[in-house]
Amino acid sequence: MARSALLHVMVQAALKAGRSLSRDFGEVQNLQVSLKGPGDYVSQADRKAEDIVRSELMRARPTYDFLGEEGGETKGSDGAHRWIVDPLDGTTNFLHGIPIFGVSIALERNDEIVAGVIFNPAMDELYTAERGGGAFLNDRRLRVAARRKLSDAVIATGVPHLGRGHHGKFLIELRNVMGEVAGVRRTGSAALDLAFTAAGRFDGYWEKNINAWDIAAGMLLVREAGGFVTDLEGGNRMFENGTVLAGNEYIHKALKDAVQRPGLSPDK
Ligand code: LIP
Repeated sequence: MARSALLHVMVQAALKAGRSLSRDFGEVQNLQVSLKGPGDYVSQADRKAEDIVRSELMRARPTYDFLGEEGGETKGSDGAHRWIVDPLDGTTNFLHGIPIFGVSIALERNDEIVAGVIFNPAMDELYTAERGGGAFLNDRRLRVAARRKLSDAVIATGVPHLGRGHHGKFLIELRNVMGEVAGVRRTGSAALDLAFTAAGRFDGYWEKNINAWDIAAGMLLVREAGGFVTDLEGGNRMFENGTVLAGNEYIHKALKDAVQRPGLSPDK
């Protein structure tokens, strides 16, 4: 599998940040039993990972914009390119010693995602994609799952929690979906939900209240694996609306219909 120079830089940044997260994850597991928990420690691990990614990427392309979950946006002089980075997607999992988290790095060119890397150090899984070049898990080419019926499908989602709105609306969506599918999963990492969809492990995925850095790299993975990714209305405004829906051609449509079907209870 040939990687462009830019993808190589992104992979090196993700591996380096992932190794740092791995070391900190060991300590987080030790801190679980303390009353205060590892909260402050995790914030530091998150910032450290973002610093690593930022310095690796900016060293290679100093004029590109940089948008990171921790440090926000830094404008570069380039005008056409932007890095979109979540140094630790799945923070709550990491905090609780659950080994489902990852580094997510995307490159946007003229408002289009052209390269994406997601690395889960706990599973040693490196996902890469370049526009037009396919999606890969380590060295294996990925295809989305071929199942066509929701009744055979395992669907991932994100469950809103304390501090997130639309709990009632989510319950309506979930009720619509859960009655029609083989299973619903919640990993706690949007980046990995999309990566698992690209790998055919999940047949589909939807989530609301999501940020660009959670989904930018994963969106490209799914598309390069032959899948569809839109916002919940079927449009291309995922970053603006903060919603995402993914799957193969058939599951994407059926899932969109199920999620959008009006429910009985009012929104809260
Ligand atoms: C997380 C997302 C996840 C969502 C969580 C959270 P973070 O991102 O990946 O899908 O359900 O609420 O937003 O905060 O771990 O980078």
